[in-house]
Amino acid sequence: MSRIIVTGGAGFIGSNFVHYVLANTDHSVTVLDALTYAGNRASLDGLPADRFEFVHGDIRDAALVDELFARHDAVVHYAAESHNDNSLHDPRPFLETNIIGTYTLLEAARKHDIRFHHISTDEVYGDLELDDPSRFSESTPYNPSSPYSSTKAGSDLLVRAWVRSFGVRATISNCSNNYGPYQHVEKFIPRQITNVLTGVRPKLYGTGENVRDWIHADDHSSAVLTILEKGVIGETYLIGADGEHNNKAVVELILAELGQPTDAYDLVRDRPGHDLRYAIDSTRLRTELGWQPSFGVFAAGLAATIGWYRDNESWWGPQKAAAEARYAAQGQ
Ligand code: NAD
Ligand code: TDX
Repeated sequence: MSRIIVTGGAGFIGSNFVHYVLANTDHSVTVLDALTYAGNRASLDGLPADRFEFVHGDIRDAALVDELFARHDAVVHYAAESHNDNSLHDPRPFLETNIIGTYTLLEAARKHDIRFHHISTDEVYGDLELDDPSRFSESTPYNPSSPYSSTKAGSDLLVRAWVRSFGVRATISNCSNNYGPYQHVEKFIPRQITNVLTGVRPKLYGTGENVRDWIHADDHSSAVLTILEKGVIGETYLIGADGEHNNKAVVELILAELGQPTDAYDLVRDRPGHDLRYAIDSTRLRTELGWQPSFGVFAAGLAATIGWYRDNESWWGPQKAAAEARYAAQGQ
């Protein structure tokens, strides 16, 4: 049994990981989260008090991080500024949290010699052409496009340097686009579900042909746990579940599931620098560590996610107006 710190555990993927670990292992979990606009304490309601602690704080607070690392065995580092669109309007918080925050954690991991797993994204590899049959692998060169993905790439490189120079016991995973419960309404799938639920037409950037490789957050969690337990120190693992769909197809599935005509969406101003396609080859994780995704058909996982948003308006309702006001100001 281990004592694990989860940074960013009040965010989308971090909170799903906390629920997953507490339900499927006997580890205990301490969440360290600053509760930015993207963090929601309610995503962690109902967890067992004897195995779960919440610490409200910033990963850049070196004294707080030091105190926590002194009494834990491992850290899984999810905390980040995570939204590409926001990074195009105000990059500074991305540099602060994704670079300085990761640096602060690495220094504490070095001092206390605790196991470190760094959560990253497939966006560090840039994008692929729509008609290119290739997929990203661990040997694909880094080529990030946005302020968000460049700060994630920078944080990955810091982790690699702290492994090599200081012997920090770290692994890295780069995952594709996640979907599931507790995702902020600014993100594509929750935005379109909650638009339809509130009588607003979904908004597709550009032509809607950009492709994302979707994975359920629970499959991401099982992969991270597998790497934490069996991964080789210093190595990187790509996480993906072969879930490529273009954005238009995803919106059509959402509209159909909610009983609307499948063409009842609007095309809006494209995202500057919009990556065309992401696709992950997760062969290494599957063959070397024996991981498999559990969620099969994307449409079924998506339908369950739509059901969660339908049943949990009290969770997302308070965020919706502010998120849409930000988009309206950008013509999106
Ligand atoms: P999110 O925006 O939903 O959550 C981020 C969390 O981090 C929030 O709870 C926020 O309060 C917290 N946080 C932000 N700055 C902090 C700081 N300085 N100190 C402490 N806490 C802070 O993000 P997400 O979508 O859950 O992504 C989590 C991680 O997974 C990120 O590292 C992201 O790069 C990575 N990732 C996300 C996806 C995806 O599809 N969403 C895919 C691959 C990788
Ligand atoms: O209203 C929208 N309309 C639209 O067409 C929004 C919000 C998005 N989009 C498009 C842009 C992308 O092609 O949908 C796709 C997905 O957009 P996002 O949800 O913003 O995700 P993306 O930019 O792909 O990045 C996500 O996956 C990788 C996460 O936000 C990152 O944190 C992760 O690293």
